[in-house]
Amino acid sequence: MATNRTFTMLKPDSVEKGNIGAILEKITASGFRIVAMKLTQMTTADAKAFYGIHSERPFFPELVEYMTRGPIVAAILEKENAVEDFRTLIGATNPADAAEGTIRKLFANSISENAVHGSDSDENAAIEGAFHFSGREMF
Ligand code: IDP
Ligand code: MG
Repeated sequence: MATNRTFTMLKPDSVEKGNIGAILEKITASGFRIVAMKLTQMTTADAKAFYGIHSERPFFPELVEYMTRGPIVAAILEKENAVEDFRTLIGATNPADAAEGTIRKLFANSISENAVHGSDSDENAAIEGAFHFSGREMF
């Protein structure tokens, strides 16, 4: 699984703003194949576990509140060099710093409500994909 797959979430702000279709269009037009996808909602325990690496950061409570406030679209994506290419497609964490044409530049509100998640390594892509999907939900 490792090198050609990444994991993404279209975060609650993207779902609230009706941007699911537009963001998926950018993703598939950029050459990513959808391996798994669903509309789901993270519990507080889910969000604390998923973002556990950030638990000591000052923004952690805000991040957990944001990520659990409504449904997300979770998906596993496949493409050669998926992790790195998807991070390029989404742009910098802070949309103010994101390159023109990136998903965060186009659709994000702020550094906290930044529209999409993208895994930062092959190892985390596998862990995060398995967090949301069983083997029979991956195609
Ligand atoms: P990434 O999503 O670009 O990988 P991370 O540093 O892993 O960025 O942070 C995870 C998430 O935490 C971000 O996507 C964003 O929603 C939130 N976040 C990161 N830094 C800040 C901050 O300084 N203030 C508020 N929220 C932040
Ligand atoms: Mg990250």
